[in-house]
Amino acid sequence: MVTVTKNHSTKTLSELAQGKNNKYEMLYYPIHGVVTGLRAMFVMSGADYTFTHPEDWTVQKPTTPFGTMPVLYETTETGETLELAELSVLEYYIGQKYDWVGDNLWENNLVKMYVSSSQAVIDKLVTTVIRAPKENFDQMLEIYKTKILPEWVEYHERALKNNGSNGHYVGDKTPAIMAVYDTLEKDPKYAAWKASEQWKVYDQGNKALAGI
Ligand SMILES: N[C@@H](CCC(=O)N[C@@H](CS)C(=O)NCC(=O)O)C(=O)O
Repeated sequence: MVTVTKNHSTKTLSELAQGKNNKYEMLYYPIHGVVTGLRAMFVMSGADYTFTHPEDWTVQKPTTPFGTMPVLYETTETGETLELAELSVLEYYIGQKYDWVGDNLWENNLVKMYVSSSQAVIDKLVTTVIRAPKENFDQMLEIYKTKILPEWVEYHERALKNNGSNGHYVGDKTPAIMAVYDTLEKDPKYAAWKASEQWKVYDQGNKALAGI
């Protein structure tokens, strides 16, 4: 288990977080789950990262900020370890570090707005479908597929159209689903990862979870 550095001021932690040779460990189940995008960001970034998995989640859970994954552990050259949780925050954090967010205050908050909305649709999947009592699973999945998800798609399509249908939500730099997808598929780092054993394990885990 990772030992997180305590008792540093936030100013010091902020300086440490900017270390160029920091190493990342991202803790999550050995499936794609909700971290498909975040893992892709690490793969594309060229950062020094490892994807780790809980050995015994019941033991590890209370040691994390909110008892949920993903959790990011970032270790500096001098051995301090910083801890950050919540998917959308981690996406934005890595996005900031590798220049995948906006160019100004307003753009950055628009980016957060779209990320937050996408995060909410993922949270609803986890809370209303995956955690549904077995006897309600099919009904909740149906509601998710026919109401919750289509509504998200409709609003996000509108946002993409309003930005000129250029594949981006904000301006012409910040990522959007198809732009990311196309870029990802062509990126050699991503292609190598997608062909790796690790990716296959995550894929099988996903399919097992979905009962495919
Ligand atoms: N609000 C959290 C929710 C994450 C979440 O629901 N994670 C699930 C896996 S997809 C989890 O950690 N489940 C284990 C548990 O709740 O004990 C986030 O945005 O990161």
